[in-house]
Amino acid sequence: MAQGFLTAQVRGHVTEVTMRNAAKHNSFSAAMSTELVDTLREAQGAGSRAVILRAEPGVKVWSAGHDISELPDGDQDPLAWTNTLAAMMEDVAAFPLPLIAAVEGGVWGGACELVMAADIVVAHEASTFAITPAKLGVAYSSAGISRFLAALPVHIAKEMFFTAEPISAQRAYDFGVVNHLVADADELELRCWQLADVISQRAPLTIRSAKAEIQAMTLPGESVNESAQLRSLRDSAWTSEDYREGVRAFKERRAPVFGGK
Ligand code: YXS
Repeated sequence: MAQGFLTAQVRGHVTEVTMRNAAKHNSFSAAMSTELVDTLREAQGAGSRAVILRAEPGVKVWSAGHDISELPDGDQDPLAWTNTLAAMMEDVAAFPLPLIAAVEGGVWGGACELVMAADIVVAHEASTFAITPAKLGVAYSSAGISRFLAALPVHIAKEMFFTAEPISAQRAYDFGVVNHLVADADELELRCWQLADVISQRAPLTIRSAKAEIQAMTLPGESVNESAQLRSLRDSAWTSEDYREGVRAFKERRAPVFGGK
């Protein structure tokens, strides 16, 4: 059921989805995550052949990632917790149609994974991209990390994970994460629609098959996600004092102090 975090506009065989929760920097609550998945399914059901995902023009933040107020308390068993953004990412990654991310503004945390999982990225040259779990003490899922590695060179992925510092759109373009850099919001929209219109005139079944093949060849299967050793490392972060400190520090608008336990 739509809650109004997103709107969808259909033109021809293209659906343009706009994130409209700028007051919360389009951070992904459970409700907004569900709405995005539902909207993508509706686009497919309506016969669209490509989807554009964007924020409202002129925003400073494209998306601030996972809604931090919905992260679990640190004393909660992480196995009992359903990460709604991670669940959304599984559906986005399995989405069969070409997904074009139209990026303007800062892209943070889980939203950065969303951009990496898109098929084509067009970005305003002032956009930035940051992978932020090390600022919060969060352990990132294996499936999520594999999506970063499918898009980024490994040393860049490590630098981004370890520093949590944003990189510029130009750097992201240089690494091949961004397909096209644009100078303003009008050009962003125009370039995305041009791409989507061309794609929607090509053979849909060919594109669907190519996308599935590329996903299968660039993303690892279940075995990595199920590794007991990796799961134990993730659990030790989720149950740490550092994780509680990271979330507390965000809420108190201060820098976290991490002790490594
Ligand atoms: O105080 P109000 O009610 O107006 O709300 C503020 C912020 O609290 C809220 N907001 C968020 N709420 C929940 N989750 C968020 N991720 C989030 N980000 C922001 O939006 C209102 C405006 O934010 P404010 O005042 O901080 O804006 P600003 O312009 O001074 O700063 C913009 C940002 C993006 C630099 C700043 O909001 C920020 O650092 N946000 C968090 C970015 C981040 O670390 N995202 C990662 C989220 S966690 C996640 O995605 C994964 C779990 S992980 O980190 O592992 O990848």
